[in-house]
Amino acid sequence: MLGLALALGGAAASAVGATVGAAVPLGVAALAARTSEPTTAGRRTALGSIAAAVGLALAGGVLGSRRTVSAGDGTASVPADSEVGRLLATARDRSLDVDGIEPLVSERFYEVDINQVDPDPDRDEWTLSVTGAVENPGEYSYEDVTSMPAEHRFNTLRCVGESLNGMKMDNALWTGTPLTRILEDAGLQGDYVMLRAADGFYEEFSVAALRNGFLAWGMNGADLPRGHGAPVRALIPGHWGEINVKWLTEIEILDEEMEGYWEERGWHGTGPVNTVAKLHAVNRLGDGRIEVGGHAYAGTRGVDRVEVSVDGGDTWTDAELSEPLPGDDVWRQWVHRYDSPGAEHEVVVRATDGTGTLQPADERSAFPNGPSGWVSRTVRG
Ligand SMILES: Nc1nc2c(c(=O)[nH]1)N[C@H]1C(S)=C(S)[C@@H](COP(=O)(O)O)O[C@H]1N2
Ligand SMILES: [Mo]
Repeated sequence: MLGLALALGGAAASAVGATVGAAVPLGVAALAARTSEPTTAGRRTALGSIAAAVGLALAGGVLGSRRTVSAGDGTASVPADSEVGRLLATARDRSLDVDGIEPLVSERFYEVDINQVDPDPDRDEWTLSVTGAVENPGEYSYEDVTSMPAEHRFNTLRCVGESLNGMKMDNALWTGTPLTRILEDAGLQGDYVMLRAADGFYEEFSVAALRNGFLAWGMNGADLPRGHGAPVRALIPGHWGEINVKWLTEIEILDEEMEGYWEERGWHGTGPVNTVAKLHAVNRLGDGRIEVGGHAYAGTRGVDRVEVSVDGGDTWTDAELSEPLPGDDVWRQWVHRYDSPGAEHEVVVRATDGTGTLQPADERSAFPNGPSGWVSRTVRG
């Protein structure tokens, strides 16, 4: 599949080139290269910038086969009176009624992978080892992990390599166990951790973040799908997607810092996510009003407010927000309806996180710290 990989790298590089101008670091193309985003017509037309639209159009055509439908697959067989059934019903009830945006539990959850073909570890032979700077190295089978006390957590993921208004941000209800017990058993003697996976991926970050981590083996009431890291993946609340290591095989505690896979390629994607409000729906309501909507996410800081301007940023109005879902790391939806001014106008959207900090306005492309800026979009009256 070398030809495909090169073609995708080229498409991604030209999309990024259109955004940042001249030199495109190799890592930019690489992180964008092996990804799949939903490419339905409705979502594609909702993009906020020409550069992003070009990138998605180029990548989308080739990557169609990598599209996932994990949430839809998983939810059908969940009993309504189970805890998962009740939580999924809560997410459905709290989802705003807006055409063209994902419900609070994504129907198509994005995927980003370093390889063309996902690993497919045999669940019965799979083990998770805890190694390195620990008092007691350990090894856990699938049975060991899944017999620990289970919890269901809503958790949103976002890729550091996506465009500002991109589609690589999604939410699911994950089933798994907190890492606390495994870490207590190990007796940590270092401040950093390297998570390693069956596909050769590895990411390093702080033990402080790992302590809030979760080992997930279920997604939306079904077994964790292969594309999302079966049999077991890590979820690290509030941090960029890349340290949420899939097909996890090893937790290695380190006493000094090392670089992970993407950091060796120039990215800084192990830290907390940037705050973002995205704009994915523009609907004409038939009564002369226009409806705009999307999602906002700020990791564990939470989203307190989304404001919309329909005059290019001169005046701002509070958007309606979806009621929060339980959980510490979950996105919200927003919607705003207004009378069409009858002429072309610029819609701008910005979020305020749970600490009261406004999403920064300065525009930066994804490499190396994740995209920044306010999403704006020209709407015909
Ligand atoms: N083993 C492994 N884990 C991985 C990756 C990978 O390529 N291999 N990609 C990372 C990146 S860059 C992101 S954004 C998230 C995406 O998770 P998802 O594919 O389930 O959406 O997984 C992370 N975990
Ligand atoms: Mo990512």
